[in-house]
Amino acid sequence: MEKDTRLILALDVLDSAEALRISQVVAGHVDAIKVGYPLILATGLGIITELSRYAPIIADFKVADIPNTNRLICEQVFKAGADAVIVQGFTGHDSLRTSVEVARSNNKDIFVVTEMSHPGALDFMQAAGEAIAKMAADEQASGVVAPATRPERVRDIRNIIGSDLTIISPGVGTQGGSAADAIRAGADWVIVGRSIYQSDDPAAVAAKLVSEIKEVI
Ligand code: FNU
Repeated sequence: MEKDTRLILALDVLDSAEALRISQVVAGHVDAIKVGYPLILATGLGIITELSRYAPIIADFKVADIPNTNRLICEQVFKAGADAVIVQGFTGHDSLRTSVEVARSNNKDIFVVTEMSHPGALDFMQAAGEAIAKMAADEQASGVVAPATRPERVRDIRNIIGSDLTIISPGVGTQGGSAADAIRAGADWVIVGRSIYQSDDPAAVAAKLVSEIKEVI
């Protein structure tokens, strides 16, 4: 995934024609498109192949299973054409290690969720976020997912992982986070969904986010 606009589209729409239309108009403004359960369950895994003509695809399945099941899932997702898979970190080092092995043998990436962006992440996840970030670095994942809603946590997590791993950061716009703040705190990319795909002019919103990001780098 090339670091150019530093914007990733989260495409949580439920219709394949709409997904393709939005991807086409936004493609020039994003470095990747993130798809997850909503779109894949509604349209099928084949949508990954269709969308991959517009941008690299990150499959946000937040995989959270035993090592063997993580392996089976990641193999299927990479086979479908995804460039990266998002996995949970709380399942521990063996599950993560297996996912990273599958990614490496396919020349693909794994991103590990550290602490999520919604308020409920404070209930359980935040306490483990830093240890998960350290594990992601130890297991040589490509990067981590850290919350744009809490830029100070992005900064803490950046200090733990150093410069070898990348940070992709959701929570900008509808969830209240700012793209500029997340990038300033150390995120490599911000992930934006509803603010773009629910807008009347998705390309214009994406372009505005990119210029906001460019101002702080
Ligand atoms: P938007 N997402 C998130 N927070 O929001 N993968 C996390 O901590 C995380 C995620 C995803 O709010 C969320 O599922 F690990 O409409 C959605 O697809 O901009 C996207 O990021 C945010 O979408």
